[in-house]
Amino acid sequence: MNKLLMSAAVAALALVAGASASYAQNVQPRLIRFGYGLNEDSNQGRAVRFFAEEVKKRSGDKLKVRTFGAATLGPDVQMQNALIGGAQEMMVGSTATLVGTVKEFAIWDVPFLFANEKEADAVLDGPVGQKLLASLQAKGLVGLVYWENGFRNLTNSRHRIEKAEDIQGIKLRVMQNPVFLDTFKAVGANAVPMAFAELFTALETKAVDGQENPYTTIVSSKFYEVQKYLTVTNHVYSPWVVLASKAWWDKLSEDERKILLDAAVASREFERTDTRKDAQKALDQLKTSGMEITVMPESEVAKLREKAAPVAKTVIDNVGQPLWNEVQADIKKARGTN
Ligand code: TK8
Repeated sequence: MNKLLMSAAVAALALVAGASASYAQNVQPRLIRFGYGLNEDSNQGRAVRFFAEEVKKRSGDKLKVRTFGAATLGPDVQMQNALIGGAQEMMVGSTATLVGTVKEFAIWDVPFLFANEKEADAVLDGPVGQKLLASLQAKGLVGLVYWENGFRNLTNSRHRIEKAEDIQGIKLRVMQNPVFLDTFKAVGANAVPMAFAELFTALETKAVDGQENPYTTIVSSKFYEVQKYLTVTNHVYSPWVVLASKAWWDKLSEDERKILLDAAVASREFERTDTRKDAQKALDQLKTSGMEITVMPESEVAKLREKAAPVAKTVIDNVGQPLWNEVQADIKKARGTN
């Protein structure tokens, strides 16, 4: 090696050493309490553990994510408040439960908004989706990424639901969210808002007749044990959102924030792939679980759409026409029809 090359190599080494020294300085040992609502053995649990592992690797074991499943730190809304108050660092939950904090999130709950997962990904990861995440900061939350909960389907213990009118009078648990409440009232159900953590017991004791969630959750929460009828409606796509406490986030170094953000983006890719695979598997499992599965015919789904149409109008009144137009423009773009 000639002298010039040699000194270049030494300089490069010094740079690397310098970089890693300063890197080390900006990452402190920290404990991150990360809560979620579903069971540990669920698509949500797997993705939370993936995130924890990524953070561990990327921080050289300094940032430790301790995970708490099955709502052991409380239901979604309670965890959001703990994040806002700085008593908990991170969580993942439904965007639907955020509507009381940032009303614009109601937009994702409009029935039949997205036709498929590809559209949902494009819009959520695109300008409007990111704008909504950014708007959480003013309320004390940092929105990192969206994960997939998925398209929701109906289950109940009363009778087979095949036609839109069969929903009439079913006592149906809905998320604590005005759009879900309005939607299911509009289609004739007796809609009861309730935290997810209370749902299994409510179904088991028949305090409610039914609920709606993706196949993955119907399996991981063992709803098939207490529900006889599953109706495939795909009436709305539900996103989950990974959140951090802003009070805590503001104390982190740039390096620490980058590690968490990069790990969150990696977890998003992992979670969506895993959830889509899991949904297929879950449906196969449900077929052998003793549940009776009915695919609601297109003509009946069209009736649901029609009955629920006024809900979109209410959401537009609440979030404003411009935001609605932005979402519609992004959906068109995703459909390749603009
Ligand atoms: C989990 C919930 C769940 C949601 C619900 O905490 O409440 O029905 O679908 O995923 O956020």
